[in-house]
Amino acid sequence: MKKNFVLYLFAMLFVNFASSQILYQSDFEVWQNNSPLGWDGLNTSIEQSSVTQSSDAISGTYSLKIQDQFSTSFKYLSSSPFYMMPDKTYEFSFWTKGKGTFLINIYFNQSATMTIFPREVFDNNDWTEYKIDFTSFILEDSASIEISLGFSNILSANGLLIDNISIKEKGNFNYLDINNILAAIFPSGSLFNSKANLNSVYSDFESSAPLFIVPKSSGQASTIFQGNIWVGAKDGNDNLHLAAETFYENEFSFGPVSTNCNSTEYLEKYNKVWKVSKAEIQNHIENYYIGGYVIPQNILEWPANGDTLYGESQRIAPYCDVNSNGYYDPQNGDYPAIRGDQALFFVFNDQNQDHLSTNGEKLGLEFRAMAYAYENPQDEALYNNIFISYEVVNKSQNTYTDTYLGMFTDFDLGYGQDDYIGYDSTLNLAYAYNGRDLDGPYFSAYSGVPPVQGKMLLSQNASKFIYFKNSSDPVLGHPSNPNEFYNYLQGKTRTGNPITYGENGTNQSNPPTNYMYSGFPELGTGWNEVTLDNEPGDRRGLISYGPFSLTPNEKICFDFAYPFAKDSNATTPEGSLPLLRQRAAAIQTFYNAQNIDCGYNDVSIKDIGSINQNNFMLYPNPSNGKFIVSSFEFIPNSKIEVYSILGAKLFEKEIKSNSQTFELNLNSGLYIYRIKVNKSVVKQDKIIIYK
Ligand SMILES: [Ca+2]
Ligand SMILES: [Ca+2]
Ligand SMILES: [Ca+2]
Ligand SMILES: [Ca+2]
Repeated sequence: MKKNFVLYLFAMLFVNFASSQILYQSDFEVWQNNSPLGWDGLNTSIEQSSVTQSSDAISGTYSLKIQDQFSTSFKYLSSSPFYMMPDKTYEFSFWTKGKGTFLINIYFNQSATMTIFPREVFDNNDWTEYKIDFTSFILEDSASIEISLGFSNILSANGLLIDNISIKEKGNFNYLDINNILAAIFPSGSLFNSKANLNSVYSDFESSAPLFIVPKSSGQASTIFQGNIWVGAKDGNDNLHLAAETFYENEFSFGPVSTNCNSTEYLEKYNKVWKVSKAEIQNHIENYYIGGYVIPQNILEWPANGDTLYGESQRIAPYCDVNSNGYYDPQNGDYPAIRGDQALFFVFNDQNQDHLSTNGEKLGLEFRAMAYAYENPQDEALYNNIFISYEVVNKSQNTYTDTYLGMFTDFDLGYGQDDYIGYDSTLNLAYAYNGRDLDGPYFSAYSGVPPVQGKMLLSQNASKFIYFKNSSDPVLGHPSNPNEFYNYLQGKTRTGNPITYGENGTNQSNPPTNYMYSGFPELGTGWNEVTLDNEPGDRRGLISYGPFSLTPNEKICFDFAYPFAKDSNATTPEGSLPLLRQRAAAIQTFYNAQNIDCGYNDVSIKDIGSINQNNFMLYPNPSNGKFIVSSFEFIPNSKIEVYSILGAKLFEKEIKSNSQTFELNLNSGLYIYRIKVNKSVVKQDKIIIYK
């Protein structure tokens, strides 16, 4: 048996290499000693006599037949262990026929259990296929897992048949983990929820795994269940276009707007979130030309350039075109232009799939997004925060007006059914705090005095903030058509009335307001949930900005931050709010000091008439700090700028002759210089200072 087990694993590895899409497959074709090969996992509890071979199969000759499990409690048949990588979404599929109750668990490293297919009563006369998406939320490099099939209530002599189990890699998520927060991002733009694309039929609160874990060291306590973009706008004929995701990935899909979006090539390139660190980039810049240096995969495959043949934008992910040839070639020194010490890049759009959640008409928008974080543990505000930046491009032919863009966030502060929500309009900050003194009970509840979590808009003053209920409430419940989503984006009730100040925000005899729950619960002043003594519960909120217009190819940028706070002196759930407000203010100051333009510094090279990079020479290089910029003849309106490798401008001087000496008072190291004529970059390259 031991020998067979080794052979089996080898065969699995072979499958894995032959098709990178399939992680695991079991067809119940090979049986030994009346047991299916590959099903001798430690978590097996079912009697051997119940496990039989059937020649009624959907694939091959045989299937698995479970019989004589009359009990209502589950007995399990577990697979031999195999390895699963983290950061990936998988599609689990199987075929079944017959009657019985069934579930699927996964055991990680023989201890942690995750129910990926909650109990279901089957009654299928014919072979029926079931599919479910799940995410490996393992945080090690890989984990040994066992699939465990659970059976109960199998009363019929025909038993319950199972065949052709397979696990396919569906998409890659990735996560920030450089500071106190572990936050997952999905290729289609869905934020934080590891099971965002779960079919609603199987959604199971206990087994879903939000991945906004903070403090990271807690390993499981999370403050946000999910976040997603909402956007609505009117076209020239006053028709509403709308894309808004809440929990299911039915509106946005990964990749840029493209006519090639159904090809394997597109899928392989874009079903991904690219993760790079400042340290990796620095190392790349210093070593790319050295033999033996291997370019990290995410730098190599950085989606810098789209395929214009398919209508994709030429520039997608920001990069430094160090050799000024107009395209991304990292083997020649180009590198991703990121913010922060660690960044995730993702690109998604609302064009490539129909909007199945809202039934809204498509807008044709492309979202180029970067989530990033700073390591610096000395700076408590940055250490307990992540940023997400969006560049939104109108790839349609429509000119949109009355456009609103919102960020939907379902805060679940530990246990998600006992929370409160609020808003600080001076900081553009929405926040969640616990509605009861203690959080939970729940496996990932916070112990002690619960912390607080914020979400803030950095780049604009938010126009509206609303909270709406997880219910069918006709005024403030979950929206069910494009107009209702658009009403929420405009800070109105589901029915289109203004939100009003006080009570639950809907009493039309009160004055209209832009921001719900804008008071100070920690002081007991203004409109807030503590003073109202609301019943704690599930809280979700939408910050929105608008109205604005968007012409074809126009872009607009939005930057968000997600500060977290737990004040060790706090004695109440709202007691950490002053610290959160303080951190939010510090983050806004930090952000403002970056002077971030919309998008990223576009370092593409533009020809200025006949002037191009060949007109200028810089030497010596490497230099001791003193160098000469020369040109054949003097070129007016030209200047030189020197940047750190991460894009901070360190030096700027006008070029006033055709051979001018400059002196840089900088430490030894590698820098980037740019020569600009009439504000356009005509040359960009490295300069090495060696003292
Ligand atoms: Ca079979
Ligand atoms: Ca290049
Ligand atoms: Ca809670
Ligand atoms: Ca919630």
